[in-house]
Formats: sequence, C-alpha cells, structure tokens
Amino acid sequence: MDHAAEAQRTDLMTITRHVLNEQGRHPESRGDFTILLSHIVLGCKFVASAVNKAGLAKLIGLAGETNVQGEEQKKLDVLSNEVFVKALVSSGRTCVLVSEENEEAIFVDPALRGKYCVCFDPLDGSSNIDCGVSIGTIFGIYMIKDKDNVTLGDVLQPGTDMLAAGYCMYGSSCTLVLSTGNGVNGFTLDPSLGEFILTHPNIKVPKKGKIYSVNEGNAKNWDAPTAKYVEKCKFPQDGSSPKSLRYIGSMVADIHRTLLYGGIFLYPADQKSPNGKLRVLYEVFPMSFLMEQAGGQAFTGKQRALELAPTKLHERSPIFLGSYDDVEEIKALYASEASAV
Ligand code: FBP
Repeated sequence: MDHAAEAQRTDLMTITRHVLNEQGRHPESRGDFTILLSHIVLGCKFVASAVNKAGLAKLIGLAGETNVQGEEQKKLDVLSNEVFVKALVSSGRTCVLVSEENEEAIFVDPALRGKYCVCFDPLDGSSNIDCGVSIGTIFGIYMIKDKDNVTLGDVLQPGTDMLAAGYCMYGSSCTLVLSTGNGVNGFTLDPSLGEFILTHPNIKVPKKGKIYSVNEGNAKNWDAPTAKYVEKCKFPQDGSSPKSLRYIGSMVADIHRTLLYGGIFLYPADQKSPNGKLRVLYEVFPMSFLMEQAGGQAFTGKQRALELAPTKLHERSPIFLGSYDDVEEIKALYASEASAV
C-alpha cells in the first residue's frame, strides 16, 4: 500500500475546512461567512441529489407556473428555489435575497436577519434540465451597508463590492467553484462522504484560449464588433488556427469549461435582445468575479462588467468573459467601433 498517497488521501481538504482556513485571513471574523456558506453547500447537495434522480422521481418537466421572466418553470426550478431560500433564511446570516425565480427581493424576518445579501440563480440552464445536460446554481454574496436601514440598495450594488461568488455544476460530477476574493478554488462532491473535497486548487484561466462559446443562432442580429470577432475566431487572418466552437447552453457548464481550458464565452446584445439575455445580479456579476479572480476578464461591450451599477433586480447585460488576451481582442473591436463613430 502506498502509505504516502494513503496519508495524503486521509488529509481531506473539505470546503468547510478551506473556508475556515480562509477565515484566518480575517481576524475580525466570527464565522458568520462559514455558517452562511455551509447552508449554501447544503442547498447544492440537495439539488445535486434531486438532479441525479430527477428522471426516476418524476421531477422532469414543467411545474405548470411561470416565473418573473415569463418563462415556464420546471419542477426542479421550483424545488431548487425553495431549498435555497429556506437554507439561506435558516442560516440566520442573511438579510436580503434575490432569486431568478422570485420577482421581488426577499427581506428576511428581522428576528432571523444577518449581515449578508445573497443573489442567486437556483438552477441555471433550464433549457437543458430535461435532457440531462449539465446545469448549475450560481450565487453572489454582498455585505449589507446599514443593518438598521436595509433597502434594495443593499443588493443593487456594483459587482466590485461583491465579497464572494460561486457556482455549483450538476454534471458528470458535482463541482462547486468558489472565490472569496483570494483566488478561485474548485471542490468535487464525494458522494460516499457527502463532502466537497478540494480538487481544483487555485484555478488560473489560460491567458489565451482555443475555444469560443456563443449561440450562433443569434448571429443575424449581432452588432458589428461581435460579428467581426466571431468571424476572426473562424477565419483568423494572422496565420493562427481557427478556434473551436463549444456551446452547451448552460452558462455554468460553459463558464466551467472556459475557466479550466481558456477561451471566451459571449452572450452579446443583439437587435432582438438589446441588453443581451443574462441577468446582472445572479449570472453576470458572480461569473465576472470568478473570471477576474482566475486572471481573466469580463466586459459588457462598453465597460468592465463588475463596474456596472444595476438599478433593477432582474436587469440584463451583454457579457464577454474568459481568457485575458481573448477579451482584449473584443475590447479592441468595440473601441475601434466607438472611435469610428
Ligand atoms: P435560465 O437561467 O433561464 O436557464 O437562462 C440562462 C441560460 O440558460 C444560461 O445558462 C445560458 O448561457 C443561456 O441562458 C442560453 O441561452 P440561449 O438558449 O439563448 O443560447
């Protein structure tokens, strides 16, 4: 028996242990963030098991209601949302919640309140739920500004004020990727232990990638810089090889691949959706925070995505995020378009 490997295997870096170590960097902290995160982790474990047995448990298909975006809700959407809202409230560490599935923000009962605000998409990639393709949960965490005067302003904060962000991908394995502002780490759920174990320490997105990821079905409605960029990916004029197109249609899965392999994911604005499709508070901001923490960039077509100042809970924004050099290319195309005007 390879005792060294065995010894290594017994020194388990769980996500709780990792966050407790991180907590050491904040002498003033009283463990509130660790408690909040353990409740988010509980929600992810529940959804992971529900997604795994969805077909058997008749959780496939529509729930018969529509959400604030006018989208028909799936059974798993509703279930996941309920689980996260209850877990976050019962943590006693949250104050305001924003969910993709709820039109209004949820203000936690004052008796149960804590100092954190959580914006989340309980189950992202709804178009892929019923065909078993990877889907995920996305979350972003803020600190309230004034606990005696809690308002929507506590969640309508720029992404630069975000404390932490993450996603949990329900795919061939269940992987939770987290950043608390000190790099990005990935944890894989070991079903036999029921624990998320550190498997992807200190994720750094490659500086330049070989993959572009976009729904080309919208190409006829794209603006010039986006069309030019995708053309360059397919027919590079500088002698480099064309990029490969990879598009799963679940942001969590497309971003997870981009973080690990590099390249660029884009959901641009187009004539049909002048603000793009993806929502700022619980899709664009968390993924932009993670991408920047991993050494990449996130751009809206006009500015650094995290510097957006949202005014509505379910506001949308165009987004280009991924490897540093790839996003630089599209920033240059938008800059030359702007200077040409
Ligand atoms: P939901 O949160 O409603 O699932 O929508 C978001 C999403 O599914 C993203 O995960 C994905 O990147 C995008 O929409 C796919 O959109 P499209 O089908 O237009 O390419």
